[in-house]
Amino acid sequence: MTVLDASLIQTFQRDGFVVVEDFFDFHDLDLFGSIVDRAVKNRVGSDSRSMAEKSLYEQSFQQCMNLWEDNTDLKKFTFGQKLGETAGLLLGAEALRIWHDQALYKEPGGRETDPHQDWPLWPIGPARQITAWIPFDGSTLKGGAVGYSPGSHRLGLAKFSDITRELTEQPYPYFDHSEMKDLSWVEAPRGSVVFHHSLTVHQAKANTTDTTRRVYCIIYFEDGCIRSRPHWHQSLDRQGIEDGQRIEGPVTPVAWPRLTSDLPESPSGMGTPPQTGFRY
Ligand SMILES: O=C(O)CCC(=O)C(=O)O
Repeated sequence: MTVLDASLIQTFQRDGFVVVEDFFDFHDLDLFGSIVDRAVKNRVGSDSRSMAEKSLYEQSFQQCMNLWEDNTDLKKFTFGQKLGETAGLLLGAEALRIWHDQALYKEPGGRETDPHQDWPLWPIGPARQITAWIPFDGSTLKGGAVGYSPGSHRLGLAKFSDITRELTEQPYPYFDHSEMKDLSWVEAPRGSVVFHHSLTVHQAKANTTDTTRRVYCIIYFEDGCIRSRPHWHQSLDRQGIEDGQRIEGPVTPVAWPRLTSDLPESPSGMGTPPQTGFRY
């Protein structure tokens, strides 16, 4: 379905991130963005705390996870087959499930997102995950652009960075990677999607503009991954997946491949996803 230039796959394999330009036409992007705006407003619109009253983690962004579950009109975007197929081709996977989606809305005055790798925050193995980072207005250095350390996904684990400041467990030994390259900052054009691997070190700049940086992410994992550690995670504990068990079920349905007309049912009887800002 997607014609993905082989050079983009090579770039992703080499750098651990890649910008795919002209992915969305602006009409679709506007519709997609307006659905996510509404979903974020429903979740956190009544939060009247000032920036200073929020935790350091929350000062980086308003984070709303699993919006696909309670916003039926979002499903056709979250489970869009062009996105899923592109992610699958970049990762080299034959089938992907959704780990979770999330809006990351960095408000004016929002602080930087601290440098980190995603995978150590997630009790899933092996490290076969890819994030589609979708900026509805593009991204700018002043407005919260992301920077990635090229090739860091091939170095293994960098010093563990718990940006949530909530995990008591320090799951992995520290490795200092003196060979790690400086971050390469990406100003993503409107309509593009930036994909990154779960081991790529990345961070985002503060938002010094007067408009919110509106970003929606879809995190996919290769079908067949298992729960690798006991620490609580909504994608696992809501559906009773234990250590060593394969991750499958209605909270983490197959995202690709599936028929365009076949959108997953929202999970029922599994509790609601965290409403905001809890464990990446
Ligand atoms: O958008 C941000 O501020 C951070 C993004 C990020 O850490 C991610 O998508 O994994």
